[in-house]
Amino acid sequence: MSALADSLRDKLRGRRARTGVVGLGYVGLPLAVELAKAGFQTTGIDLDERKVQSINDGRSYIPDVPTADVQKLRAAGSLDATTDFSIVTSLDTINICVPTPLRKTKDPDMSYIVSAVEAVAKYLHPGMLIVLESTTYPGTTEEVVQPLLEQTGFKAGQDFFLAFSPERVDPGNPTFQTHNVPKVVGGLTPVCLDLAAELYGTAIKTIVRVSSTRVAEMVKLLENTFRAVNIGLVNELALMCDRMHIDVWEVVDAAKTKPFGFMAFYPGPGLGGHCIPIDPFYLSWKAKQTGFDPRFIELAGHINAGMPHYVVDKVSEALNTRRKAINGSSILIAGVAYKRDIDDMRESPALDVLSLLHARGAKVAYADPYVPELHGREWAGKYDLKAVDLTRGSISEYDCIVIITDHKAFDYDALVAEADLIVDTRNAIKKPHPNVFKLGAPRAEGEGHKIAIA
Ligand code: SAJ
Repeated sequence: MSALADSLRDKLRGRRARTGVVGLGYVGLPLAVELAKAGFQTTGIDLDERKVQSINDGRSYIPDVPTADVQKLRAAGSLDATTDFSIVTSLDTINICVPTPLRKTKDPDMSYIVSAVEAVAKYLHPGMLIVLESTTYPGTTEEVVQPLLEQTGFKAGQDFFLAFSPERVDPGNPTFQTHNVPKVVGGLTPVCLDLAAELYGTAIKTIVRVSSTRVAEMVKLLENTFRAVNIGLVNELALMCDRMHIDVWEVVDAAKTKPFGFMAFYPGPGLGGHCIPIDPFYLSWKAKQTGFDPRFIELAGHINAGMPHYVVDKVSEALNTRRKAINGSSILIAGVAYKRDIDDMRESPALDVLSLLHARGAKVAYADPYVPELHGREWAGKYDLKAVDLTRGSISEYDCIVIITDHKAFDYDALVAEADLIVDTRNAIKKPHPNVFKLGAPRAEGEGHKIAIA
């Protein structure tokens, strides 16, 4: 190893390196806390003054990071935060954990990565290790990050070290947190890889070395594209089962008894969150640059994006049995978070369903114990909505209840007892009921089954 590499490796081994994390969200803050716990003097850098203030006051704003941990690390002087990038002058390593959203055109939005790297480059000095963690297309580290950093005149792999390591944070996961999820690491050079593995090895149990930054970038995209494509497959199966009068939920539950070679995914109202609906399009965008046509990804995206429309058709079908139209009906959406028992609404399909119903003249409302209000800017109705309580007595006010997110907190027995019509997109109501219209399953026989004929 070169003298610079040797010196950094010794500082890492002796916990004398000053570590920094750019981007203090659900990935960056847990990582900063783990590095500080591993014994490094760690500085978080974020543009959001409130995040910085909260950490310096010893308070966590990420549910997976206990405030007690932040308090303890602050008291020990091993964790601090700032908005001022000049601190990079005194740091030895930087992990970049900034968002990688999609533009409206479904092209990658690299602006967060570029601005973070440019800010770091201003204070880059020999001997530093820079690791990108943001989920992005294969080639980003070498084609975007490396040139921006080398504009300083310093050479990657020689004057400073460069690696990529995908984040694998699953917010709210009670078993797997930053310290015990295997960490994939790819370096620009073997020395870059060694140094990045050395850094992560101080805080994370299992390090998975791969041969390049491109491999590491592709690993993450495979992980999440795998999910998006399989969810798309089971959503398509649900559409088939609907026509074939087969209960897709029963099919999946029986298929998952296969002890090998199968992994259960479930149909739903669409794909939400900041990973699964987005990451595959980073891969397909890059693939298209090589002239390759990523049909699987695009098809899964098409099917998943079509699910909110299918849900609205289901609502129309249900109301039709009461000789009602969506137009003028009062419809309540149960659950707007993108998945059960969390408060995150990013890309939530509930917003699409709400907007589609509103566009067709429905009087819409929503209930969600985790989401007290919905701002007009977040959905096509453009007006603010406050969550209503789904209490006994209030349920029968609505012509139809649509279960979009099956929070455990909902009283499903009350819903079945009181709702005139329910569209269930999550198999939240297990027992068949004539008033319940389930995504991908035939209706139960019974009183409500008969369609009122004029
Ligand atoms: N969904 C379905 N059917 C399924 C699974 C999910 O419709 O069978 C929907 C969910 O309702 C949600 C969306 O897909 O709207 C995404 O759900 P997700 O379970 O994939 O949860 P995410 O978006 O929080 O994904 C994260 C990812 N973690 C990282 O990228 C580090 C993903 O890789 C994890 O596998 C996932 O959490 C997890 O397993 O919880």
